[in-house]
Amino acid sequence: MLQSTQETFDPGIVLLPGFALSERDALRAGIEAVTDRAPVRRMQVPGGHTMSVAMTNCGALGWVADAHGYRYSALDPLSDLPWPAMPETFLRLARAAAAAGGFDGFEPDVCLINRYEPGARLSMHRDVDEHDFSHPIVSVSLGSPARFVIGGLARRDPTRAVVLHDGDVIVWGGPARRIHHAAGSPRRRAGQPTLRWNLTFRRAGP
Ligand code: MD6
Ligand code: FE
Repeated sequence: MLQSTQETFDPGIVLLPGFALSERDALRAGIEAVTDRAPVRRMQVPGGHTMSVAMTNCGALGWVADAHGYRYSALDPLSDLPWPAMPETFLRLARAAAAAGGFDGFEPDVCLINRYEPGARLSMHRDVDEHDFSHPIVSVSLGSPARFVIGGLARRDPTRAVVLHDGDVIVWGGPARRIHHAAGSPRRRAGQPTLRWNLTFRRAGP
């Protein structure tokens, strides 16, 4: 794993451009192995809408949404089986990226896998379903680039947009752990399918 540069936006938000590039093939193989057993699915959210992003998980816990709310579950609601284990490449990358971003000792128990087809996007939200916000989040972008909007702790704080490319990793935590953020639709690249994957590693349990 190579890491040439890093850029700190706000205290607690570090962009590691291309950090995951050298692991791209192994990450794709990991995604394939996980989705063979726990396919991506578009979850329903409270209020009745269906998310445009298709999701699945690996690890001891997985993030799920349904008509009743958002939570972490040890079982995949589609199969009632435990989520697939986190592939070793995923774990190694998440630990290394967290350390590079200034968060030593990160041990994720969740990898939420997001699949963005053309038009899919994730509206402004905060990641607040975890047990302990002292743990950072490591977010890996694969495939088509997409705009990523970074806001503040309050919904109406000013926002800023960055474009996340194939292999880019964002690590955030500390004072930025509960900021608002959103992910835009994947952008077309010449000669390549329009498809973006995002892996977000969290520690959700105690
Ligand atoms: C995405 N990511 O990049 C969606 N959340 O497609 C997130 O929602 C996210 O990238 C928390 C921390 C980092 C993230
Ligand atoms: Fe998020």
